[in-house]
Amino acid sequence: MTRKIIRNGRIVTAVDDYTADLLIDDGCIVAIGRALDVGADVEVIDAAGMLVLPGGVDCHTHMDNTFGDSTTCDSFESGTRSAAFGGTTTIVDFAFQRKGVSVLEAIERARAKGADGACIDYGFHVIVTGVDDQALADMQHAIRHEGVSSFKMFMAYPGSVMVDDAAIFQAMRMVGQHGGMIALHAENGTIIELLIKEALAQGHTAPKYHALTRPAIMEGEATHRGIKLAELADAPVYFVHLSAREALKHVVEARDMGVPVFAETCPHYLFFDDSAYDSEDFDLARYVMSPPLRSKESQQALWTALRTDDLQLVSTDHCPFCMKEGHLGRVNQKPYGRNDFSKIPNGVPGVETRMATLYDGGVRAGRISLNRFVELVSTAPSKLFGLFPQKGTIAVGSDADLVIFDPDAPHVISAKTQHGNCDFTLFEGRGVTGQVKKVLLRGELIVDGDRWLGKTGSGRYVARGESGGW
Ligand code: DUC
Ligand code: ZN
Ligand code: ZN
Repeated sequence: MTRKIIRNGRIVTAVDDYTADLLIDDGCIVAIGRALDVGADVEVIDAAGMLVLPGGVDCHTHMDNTFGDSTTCDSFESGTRSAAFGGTTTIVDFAFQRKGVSVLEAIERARAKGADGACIDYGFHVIVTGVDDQALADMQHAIRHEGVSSFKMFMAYPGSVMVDDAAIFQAMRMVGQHGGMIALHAENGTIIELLIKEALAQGHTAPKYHALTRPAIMEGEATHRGIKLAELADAPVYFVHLSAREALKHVVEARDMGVPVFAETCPHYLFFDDSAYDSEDFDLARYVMSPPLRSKESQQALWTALRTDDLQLVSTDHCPFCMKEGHLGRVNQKPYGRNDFSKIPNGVPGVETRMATLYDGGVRAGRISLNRFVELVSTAPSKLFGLFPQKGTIAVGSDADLVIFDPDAPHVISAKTQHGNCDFTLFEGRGVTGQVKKVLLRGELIVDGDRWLGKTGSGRYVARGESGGW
């Protein structure tokens, strides 16, 4: 690989902001300085007027993941290409320990998908749906030998993936002793199940009832319970897709007491609210994700918490299902629940829009600083999930995963110009300022304006270090 130099960019990390040159050799950053003298045989990229950011790290995506009868419409290939165009160079996706599949087999299967399709670097959490001695031993092995140090467990979806409190506690106790962390989907599953049954019995089948049967207070209840289980287990805990101030208040309280509690939120909770569910129209299926969109007061509280570090990062929960059945041959997508909202696959796309929307709506709108933006989308997920300093910063020795970002470029978001398989984006028609112009993955230019230069399968599996120790 030829050496590359990025000249005169404004280098921004979670803590720095200065103009300099960056020399890249063999996939890594090897020198940073003003007017670097590097001799011949160096490819020059001019970044004058641009921000140079560490590649985005999205620690919550679902590429080619199956939930019930539905599979997300992005393959590893389409989803990671789409991520790259959005400025993300590493994802942490999910391996799934289903019935009859052990934790270690789940990792092996997920890694095979990644090896075939990934266009950017990737790691995995494991979704754990059953805890016994074998699963506990596998989890310990996964942390120490497979580079998998985080495990998602569901407090929702009884009869499917939900586990009980004892299983969560056992898993927390074990992984906490070995450098791992449990990530919780915190909603009270049995109460939600009851509310769904009652709504359907009353003939309420439209998508809006998805939101009405998943009350914020039940996210709050489960979050509180999850924290207490973690305290008893003496282990760190991470809350995925935190959406409601009723949940946030328990995270804030625990963190103030020094309990190692961490949480993410997602762009859809920051930019949309429950006023979206204002009709019986099936088109509202596009807003079906779990947890659902919350009140404006919750949204305001999430923005404040991002600034004050009560929330540590923004991931996408990219879990795309098409609005049109049969789009690109995908079946059992959103229309699968046309006559029963509880069958609408839960999830929305977002991996390509995270950086631009958060830059525009966060930094430009004056809600967060530029350094904090970098921390939220790259540095914090890297630190929390064992990828730092290989990923998540711009420093000598780090991977040359870099985004050249034009802070002043206006553009309009549309599914038509995106690069994944989903036929919609919640941000359709939204004008934003700030655009990804070039993306380098380990020193290779993979995105250059509208051009895709990356290669399918060239993304590497990243064995992660410990999670939750930050
Ligand atoms: N939780 C997720 O994190 N993603 C999709 C569905 C869900 O319930
Ligand atoms: Zn979830
Ligand atoms: Zn998810």
